[in-house]
Amino acid sequence: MRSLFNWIDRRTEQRLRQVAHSHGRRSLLARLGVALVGGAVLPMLPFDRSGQFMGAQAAEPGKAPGAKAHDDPMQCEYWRYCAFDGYLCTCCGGTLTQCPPGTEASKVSWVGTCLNPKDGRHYLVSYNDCCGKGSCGECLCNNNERERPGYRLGVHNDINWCMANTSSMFHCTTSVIVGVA
Ligand code: ABN
Repeated sequence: MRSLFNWIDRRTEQRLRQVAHSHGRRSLLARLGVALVGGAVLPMLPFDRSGQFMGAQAAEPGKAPGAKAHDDPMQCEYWRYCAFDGYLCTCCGGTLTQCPPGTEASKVSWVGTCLNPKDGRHYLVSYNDCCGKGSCGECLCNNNERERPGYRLGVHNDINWCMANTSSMFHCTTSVIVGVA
C-alpha cells in the first residue's frame, strides 16, 4: 500500500512539474515575446495595397472589391479620360458616348491620345461637350495628358466647345474613340 502511495506521489509531482513548466512564468514570457515581435513585424510584411488608389470607390457598396478605377467610366481615372476636362456625362444621365436627354453633342471638339491598359495601345479620343443645359455639376474631372496650350485649339481642353452650337450652355462631356493612334 505504501509503495502505491509513493508511486501516486511521484506521478502527481511529475505531472505538476510538467504543468508548471508549460504554464509557468517563463512560458508566459515566451508567448508574450512572440506576440510582441509578431505585432511589430506583421505590418512590415509586403501587402497588396493597390486597392488604396481607388479611394472612396473601394468602399462604395455594390462595387467589386477588385474593380480598378481605370476600368470604371464613372471615375475620373478611367483610361479614356486622360485629356478630359468637364463633368462626366456618365454621372449626368448620359453615357460614355451619348449626351444626356435634352442636350446635344458639340459640333466641334478636342482630342486626346490615351493608353488603354488592357491592350497596351494608344487610342485617339474625341471629347465632345454636351450642350443646351446648364452645368451638370457632378463628377468634375480634369486630366491633361498631352494637352497643349490654347493656340493648339484641337488639343486644348479648357474651352467651352459648345461655342458652335445653337445653345452654348455646357452640361457635361463625352469620350468617343475615333481610332487607334
Ligand atoms: N470643355 C469643357 C469646358 C467647358 C466649359 C469651360 C471649360 C471647359
